[in-house]
Amino acid sequence: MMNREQRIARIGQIDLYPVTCQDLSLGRSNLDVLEGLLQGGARIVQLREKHWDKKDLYEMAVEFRRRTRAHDALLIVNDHLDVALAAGADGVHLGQEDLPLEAARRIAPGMILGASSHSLDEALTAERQGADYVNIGPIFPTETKQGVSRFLGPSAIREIGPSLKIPFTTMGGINRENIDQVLEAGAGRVAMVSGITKARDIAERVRELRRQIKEFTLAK
Ligand code: TZP
Ligand code: MG
Repeated sequence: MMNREQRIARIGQIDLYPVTCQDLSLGRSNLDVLEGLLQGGARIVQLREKHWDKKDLYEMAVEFRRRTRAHDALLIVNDHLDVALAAGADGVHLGQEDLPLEAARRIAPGMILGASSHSLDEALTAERQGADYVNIGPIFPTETKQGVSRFLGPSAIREIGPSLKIPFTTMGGINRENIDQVLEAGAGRVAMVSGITKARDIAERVRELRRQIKEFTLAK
């Protein structure tokens, strides 16, 4: 088991941040997708299923934990701190309507707490309230996150990124075709659902995307 310091150090090192959605996985189960992610070298995985019963989510999280641990990859659970704790995950990702960061920190002092932000103000507030990383998004239009029509554009990364002391991820409609735009804007950590889960060969897609990020960073 890693302590919080070790976990935060690992967050700092990630490049690609794959996030699951079984319904967007070409009929494959999350476990099949996870296998591809880990074979492709993913260093972190987020289990995200917005509409699953907690029991099913917990069982999936336990299996995710077993397999991510075997590959020394971080596991983050979306939304549900109880599931994250019970499964022994490394962290939880909390949205603006989820358990507040201070409350989550009281319950889970050693965990990575990620927070969603849609503006500079939300990002700075999350940082102040104890988030270990924030996500900036949605950057581009996305069909994955329901009920969201507003998107920020890569300029939000230029605006928000330099103001943060903690690491940030970027997300929303990012894929291998447009990833250069977010890298160009200063994103070093790129989170993705459908840009990965809809790939025929998930492992190969992960390798390709990680290569794109690495090549961009090296060219800088
Ligand atoms: N938060 C901001 S955008 C988004 C979430 C959960 C969905 C990202 O999905 P995709 O398929 O990578 O656009
Ligand atoms: Mg949430």
